Amino acid sequence: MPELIFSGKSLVGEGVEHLSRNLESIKSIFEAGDSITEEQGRQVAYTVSSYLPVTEGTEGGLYFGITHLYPGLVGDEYFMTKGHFHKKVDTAEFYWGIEGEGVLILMGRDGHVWGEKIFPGSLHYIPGGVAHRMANTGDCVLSFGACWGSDAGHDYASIEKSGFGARLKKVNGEPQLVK
Ligand code: M6P
Ligand code: ZN
Repeated sequence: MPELIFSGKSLVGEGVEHLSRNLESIKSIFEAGDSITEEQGRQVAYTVSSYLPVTEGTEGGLYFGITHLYPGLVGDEYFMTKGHFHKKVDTAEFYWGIEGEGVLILMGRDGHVWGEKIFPGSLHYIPGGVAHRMANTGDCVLSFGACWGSDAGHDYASIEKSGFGARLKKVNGEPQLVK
């Protein structure tokens, strides 16, 4: 059996994969993405450490991940994850807050968008058919856990094409979903 350590804030051990996304690689998700300079583009927006014990697509398996999303703004929009539907659209996922604060932005298949505040200890059930993206609204790193099915997959294409139906912006110092 592989030895895995989930300290609560980090995940390490044999088989754990680490992915890092800088601003340049996700700039198209931001309304003001074109304003990102070369230097800003090198800045890491988030990292994901995940344990994927079975091949992607395996029915009945589970994946586990922890994401560290850094604080910041692109224009008036908070740093956020790319966001996705699941390829197997009816599969659900759990997110939970570990450290920092933010908003989990959710969008149903009908384009309706809503948000749930995430904070240390908050638990979020993301039903099948609901696109999900996390935004960091605080001044510190936002860390959250995730557990999803190994048959779920990531469908980024529809988000890349049409985005979410609303953007989370800093309006008068407060986060607000703006259509
Ligand atoms: C969570 C999970 C992962 C996802 C990651 C980053 O850890 O939902 O499946 O990859 O967040 O989100 P995204 O892939 O949308 O950038
Ligand atoms: Zn997901």
